[in-house]
Amino acid sequence: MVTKKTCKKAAGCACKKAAPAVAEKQPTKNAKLLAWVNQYVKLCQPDNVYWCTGTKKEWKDICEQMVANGQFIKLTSKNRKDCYLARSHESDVARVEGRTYISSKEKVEAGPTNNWEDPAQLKETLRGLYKGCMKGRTMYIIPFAMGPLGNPITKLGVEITDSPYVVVNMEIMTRVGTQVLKAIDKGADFVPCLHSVGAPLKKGQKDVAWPCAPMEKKYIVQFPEDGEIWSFGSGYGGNALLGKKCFALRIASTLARREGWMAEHMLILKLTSPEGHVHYMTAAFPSACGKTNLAMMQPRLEGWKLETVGDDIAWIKPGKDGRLYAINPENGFFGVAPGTSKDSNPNALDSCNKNTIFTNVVLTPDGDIWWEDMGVKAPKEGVDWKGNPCYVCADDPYRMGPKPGMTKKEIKEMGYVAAHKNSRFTAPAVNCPVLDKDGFEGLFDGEPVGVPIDAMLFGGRRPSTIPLVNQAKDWTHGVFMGAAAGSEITAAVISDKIGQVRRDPMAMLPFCGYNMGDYFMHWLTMALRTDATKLPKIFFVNWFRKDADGNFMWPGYGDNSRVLKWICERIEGNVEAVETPIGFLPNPDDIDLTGCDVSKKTLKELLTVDKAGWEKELEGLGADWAAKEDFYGRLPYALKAKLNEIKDGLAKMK
Ligand code: GTP
Ligand code: SPV
Ligand code: MN
Repeated sequence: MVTKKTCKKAAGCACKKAAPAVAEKQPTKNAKLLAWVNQYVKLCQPDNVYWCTGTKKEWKDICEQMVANGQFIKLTSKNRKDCYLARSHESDVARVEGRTYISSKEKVEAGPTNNWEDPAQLKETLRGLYKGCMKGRTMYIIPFAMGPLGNPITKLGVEITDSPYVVVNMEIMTRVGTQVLKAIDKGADFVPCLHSVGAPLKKGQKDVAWPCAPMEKKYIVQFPEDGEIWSFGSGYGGNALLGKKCFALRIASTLARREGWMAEHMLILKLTSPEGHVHYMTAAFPSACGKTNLAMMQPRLEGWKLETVGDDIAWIKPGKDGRLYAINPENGFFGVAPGTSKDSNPNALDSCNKNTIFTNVVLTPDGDIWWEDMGVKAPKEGVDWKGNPCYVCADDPYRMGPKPGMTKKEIKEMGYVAAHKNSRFTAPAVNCPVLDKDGFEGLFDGEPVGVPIDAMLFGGRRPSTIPLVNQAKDWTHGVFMGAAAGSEITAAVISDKIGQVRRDPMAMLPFCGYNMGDYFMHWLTMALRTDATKLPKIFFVNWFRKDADGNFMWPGYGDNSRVLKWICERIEGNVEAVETPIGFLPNPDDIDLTGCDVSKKTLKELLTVDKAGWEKELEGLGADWAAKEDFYGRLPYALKAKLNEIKDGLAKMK
């Protein structure tokens, strides 16, 4: 391939010196890959083309180059070896669901929950935007694997990007490198992922710290029939790290449906009881609703041990024995920073001690980072996520405000936070002190099959009605529970509706690559693809119930181990539950409250059926399905029947 200019310096070099056009050495002979790359070199017109190798040295070189370019700040604290801080543009702070499309040939295939446009039209629009979009920049080509190399569930991708921030984040979040390219050379298929921040540089124009395009020019597009991803205009998180939501959920969910497996927005954990019984569980909670927290939680019950397999995405396949097995396709954590503390999630904090990228948190004078609810006193003075000075609050050493001497009340009234609510850390999974190394490598009993799942949890942020834990009566009921899930919208998405409850089936509303009605049917068919007697038991949990004063009624975090213990006892058949129309609820006496100050009265309230609340809930669900025209007629009858069955049951309740 001929590139206009070739820079001989390190990766990420922003050298603008024109070099003679030379044929760059191609590290691959794969015709599909070369044709795909060449097409976009021609269209995007980068100054340089760089093939990523995924080495540690490359990662550091690019990070240091970004420091030199003013796009990264190197943290100097001894607690942050090889850690960097980035500040995004104020408009580019989270996923943009309003600009995210499932562009299947037919609108009905995308369904009513996805933005849709005709693929031919959308491709034309995007080609217009990509034309010359990498001028003045380096095009990086990132070969990556989703899943451990050699595991039969693993899939490969290649991301083209003009963002060095994306490169160094992808090198943490996925397995990047020459090995992947070798596999592609041998004929392995890959998902083509095209990304640009959409901010070409004119000759001599100085770059900004966080280049991106305005909202109306941002596009995050999945073409399920082609298996392609085209992303333009944003550099943040799931919009830009295309292995994550775009590939591992949206595209993978369409592949999974075709091939008979599942791609889910789920954590994977391994729990060992004091008696040594091991159970693997997955849990689907919507964005910023506690997956990372539960995935590496420190149990507050004596003798219980929890280990992390994954914190965000699970690929799940039926095994030869008829059970469901899961792998974590990722290689790192892109975790929500605020709220992560020594108390709430010490293992996440420890994961951030080295080789971590922080985005949109506070910089402290000693070259460290800080965020709200970190459980660490704020520095006297720091630099907030927008790059402005911030100061410790006058009456709360754990808060910061935009001016010296401000009170907590004043800061709250302004709605000011020093770290953005969706500020994040990108940390390598191997940093996690409780990583289940075998599970993370996709191994069970030495075999590359993933880990066998005993329980699947659904959940969300629900201030009322939804009990602390509720077990589904069977698989169909469990699928109904997932389909009925709702949650408050969080800062993980740019939205003017943050805090409002919306339906978020299986925590997949923003991530399902096809019609949600078909997705429910796919879930139901898993009972036919497996040994139905060995299917995971399904539970619905809610850590977020609030009392009349707006305080959380359940302590959450490490205390959630008390609920997981009950779940283990149910799986093992060691404890009776109370059958109700909504599911099996625990006898309050069966939740172990040793060393916990939740009162029996509160626990009882968390575990009773709120009849009026549930009637309203089911009314709302029916109305939502009707408004979505039963997912354009694709809603499985079994779920409608389940809704009616539960309604009837409630009507008969005293
Ligand atoms: P994504 O990465 O966006 O998919 O989110 P996630 O589900 O991994 O979210 P995460 O675990 O990072 O949780 C984010 C927020 O939920 C933080 O503000 C936590 O403080 C809060 N949180 C997590 N677990 C609990 C809990 O048990 N109780 C309460 N009250 N808050 C929790
Ligand atoms: C989520 O929003 O569910 C995330 C963060 O995990 S992002 O990668 O930005 O999608
Ligand atoms: Mn997520």
